[in-house]
Amino acid sequence: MHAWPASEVPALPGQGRDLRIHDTATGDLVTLAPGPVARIYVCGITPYDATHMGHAATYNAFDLVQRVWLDTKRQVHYVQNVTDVDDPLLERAVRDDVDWTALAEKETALFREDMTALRMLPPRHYIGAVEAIPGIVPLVERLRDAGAAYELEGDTYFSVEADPHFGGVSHLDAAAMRLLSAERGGDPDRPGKKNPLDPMLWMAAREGEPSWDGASLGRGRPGWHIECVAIALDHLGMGFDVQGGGSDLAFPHHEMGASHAQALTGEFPMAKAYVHAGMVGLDGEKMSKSKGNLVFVSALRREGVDPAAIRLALLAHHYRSDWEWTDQVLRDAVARLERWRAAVSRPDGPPAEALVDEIREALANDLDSPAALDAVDRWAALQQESGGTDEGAPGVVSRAVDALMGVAL
Ligand code: 5CA
Ligand code: ZN
Repeated sequence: MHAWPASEVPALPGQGRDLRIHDTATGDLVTLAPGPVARIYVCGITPYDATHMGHAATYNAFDLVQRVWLDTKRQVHYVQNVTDVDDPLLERAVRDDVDWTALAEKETALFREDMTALRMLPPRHYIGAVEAIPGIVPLVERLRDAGAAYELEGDTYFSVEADPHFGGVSHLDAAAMRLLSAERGGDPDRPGKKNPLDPMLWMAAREGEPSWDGASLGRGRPGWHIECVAIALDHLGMGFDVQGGGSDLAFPHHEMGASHAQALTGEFPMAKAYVHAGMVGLDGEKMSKSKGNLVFVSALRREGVDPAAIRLALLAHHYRSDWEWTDQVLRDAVARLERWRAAVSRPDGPPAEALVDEIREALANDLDSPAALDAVDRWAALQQESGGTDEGAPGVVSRAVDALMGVAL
């Protein structure tokens, strides 16, 4: 699939900082030391509805990761998927009496527009589940042939016992895993499974549903976790730097994905850090397509809200916290954008070097974007109160805010 166009990332004076980030698997901050090419896989959308603020917040977090790395003069190899065939997409297509491929294409196109408007840097490889199927089938066959997968009434399941590190991403107990598995796409109550948590790798063709040639697995379609593993291993290999997504993906999705990859390769770990963004809510509940309590990026854009203000609204929250979208959040962001634009509209101002350092320091410290915004606020306030004589300082600030946070002033 094609991704979306990249906005330009201005080069900055001085030195970028290595990223320290919270890893769910160890529960600690880890300082990542990627090679000249940092590798990141971020789980993409299931395209059955438009991009909401929760999605945007999660992609904002991983955009910051990419920008911190770029600032250290590394290249970034960023891979993202599109879950363009899965139960929720097929169910929505049936509910709305539309073709599932048309629905997926339409919502993916809208996602690209939203990401472009928000200045999120695109992945180098943007891969749909459907186009990944030829790579998924042999992986499932390999797992089966190695005894890590088994057949149940034509479907193929992964055996969680095949990975000695199973549980090492989320560290949940069996009861919590079982509950979350039922909530998030698993089928722990299906009779005949070796372990209730075992996830589906390949689902045999169902009447009225799309299916593909699965070689020795028979016709069918891929399970959710193996989709991301196949794409990640194909484009990044084992031991990549970051696997990212919202906190609702830690279990089962990232746990199972890690186990699939580890059972396939005998290597550990799949990712050096499993990074999870908090959940954005609305009216006291997690914003979700299934609940329908959504604020869409595209709707705000249509109302004439500047995408830079939406981006500032996201940046005002630490990526790991759960937070609520409110009108006030947006009003504050619009006001901040106005203050910043006024501050950079003069040819000179207070010195900018220390500010650039502060933004770098804040973001390298577990993506502390609220601290980065504070630093810019202080510079803008100084500019407004007493100005400054540093020629070109406003330009430096403007480029730093764009390069490190994707906000175009
Ligand atoms: N296609 C799968 C991943 S392979 C999927 O989870 N798609 S999604 O469309 O449901 O979500 C896309 C991303 O947005 C995921 O990382 C998910 O964790 C994140 N996300 C979904 N809802 C929210 C929310 N309310 N707040 C923050 N992030 C969210
Ligand atoms: Zn995924």
